[in-house]
Amino acid sequence: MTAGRLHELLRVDVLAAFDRASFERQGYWVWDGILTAAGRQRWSASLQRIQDMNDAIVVDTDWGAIDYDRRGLVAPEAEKITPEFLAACRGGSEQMRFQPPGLRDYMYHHGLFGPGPTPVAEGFEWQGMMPEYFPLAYDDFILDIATSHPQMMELFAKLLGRRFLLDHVLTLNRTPGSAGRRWHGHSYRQGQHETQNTIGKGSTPSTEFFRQQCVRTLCYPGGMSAGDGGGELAVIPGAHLYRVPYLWDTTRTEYDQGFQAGWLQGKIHACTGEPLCIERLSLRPGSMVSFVHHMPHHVGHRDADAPTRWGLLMAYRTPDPTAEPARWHEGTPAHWAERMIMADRLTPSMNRVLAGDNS
Ligand SMILES: O=C(O)CCC(=O)C(=O)O
Ligand SMILES: [Fe+2]
Repeated sequence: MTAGRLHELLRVDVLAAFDRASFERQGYWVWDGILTAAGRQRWSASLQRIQDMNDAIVVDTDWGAIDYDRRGLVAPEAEKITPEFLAACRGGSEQMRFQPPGLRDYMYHHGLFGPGPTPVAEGFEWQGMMPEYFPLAYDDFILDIATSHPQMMELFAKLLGRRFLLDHVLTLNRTPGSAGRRWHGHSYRQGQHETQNTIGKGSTPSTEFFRQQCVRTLCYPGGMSAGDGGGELAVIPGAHLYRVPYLWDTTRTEYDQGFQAGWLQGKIHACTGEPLCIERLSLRPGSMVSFVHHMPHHVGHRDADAPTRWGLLMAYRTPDPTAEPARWHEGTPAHWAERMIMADRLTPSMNRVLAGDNS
């Protein structure tokens, strides 16, 4: 695997410029233009390839032939698996509206394999789950950057410390006309350590940086901004110091106005005392942004005539000292990891980010 590695993936000056104190104070860090020209090219090609594979599986599979009942799943609705409907589920991430509830989780945790009909991958190997949700299993470049590449491991270590686990890595390719995502945050693991409810009314900020944390890093090889077709990410510097997993497990409907009149109203930055305010990011091609993942964030609409906005989400977290001992943690699709071991492909570096918190 390291044979095909692109060693000069990141610009060393941009990697070295990381300022831990600023990241802890603001809750986010922009890696401005961090990809080298070759890095941008490889990253774009892999995102395109994963999207093509995902699209092909969607339309080539006879979704009606799969035995859902035997797996304790509900079948997709008949009108959602017609060729016309499936054709409209291509071209970007979060488009697979044909999936019945539970199918995505089932594939991730167990893998959808025979006996009996399974999804069809022509010319490449079906990995039991869709490429969009676990691109590492389908693309060696993404596998490398997500588990092993020294420059990427250095980047994640700057954010999270020496030991970090892969929480989830998925594509976020925003299609023309994508509605983005309304204001929300995320919890650490399944929320068992959160002390605030999902609204966090009346909570006070604390500068004590919580040890158990998850950090999302988004890489945009083609850049991202409101002026460049939309689908731009907005964050709130300092809002992570409230540690409120805002609406993480409920419906999110708030645009800026509603959010400003609600949760944001009266909230101040714990370090400066200044009112918190929304920061809409604008990133040039080859940039990444990392942010503490319980900081509320928002993704704007993408213009109907804009091209796809390419993106890879890489979420990593610190290990949880209270987690039950386990071979793999919950972000690792165990069926895939076991196959990697059988094929003698699971390296110590991969194991480090995939093994259980207290394995
Ligand atoms: O699509 C994006 O750019 C970011 C999506 C998001 O909300 C997230 O990463 O949690
Ligand atoms: Fe999010």
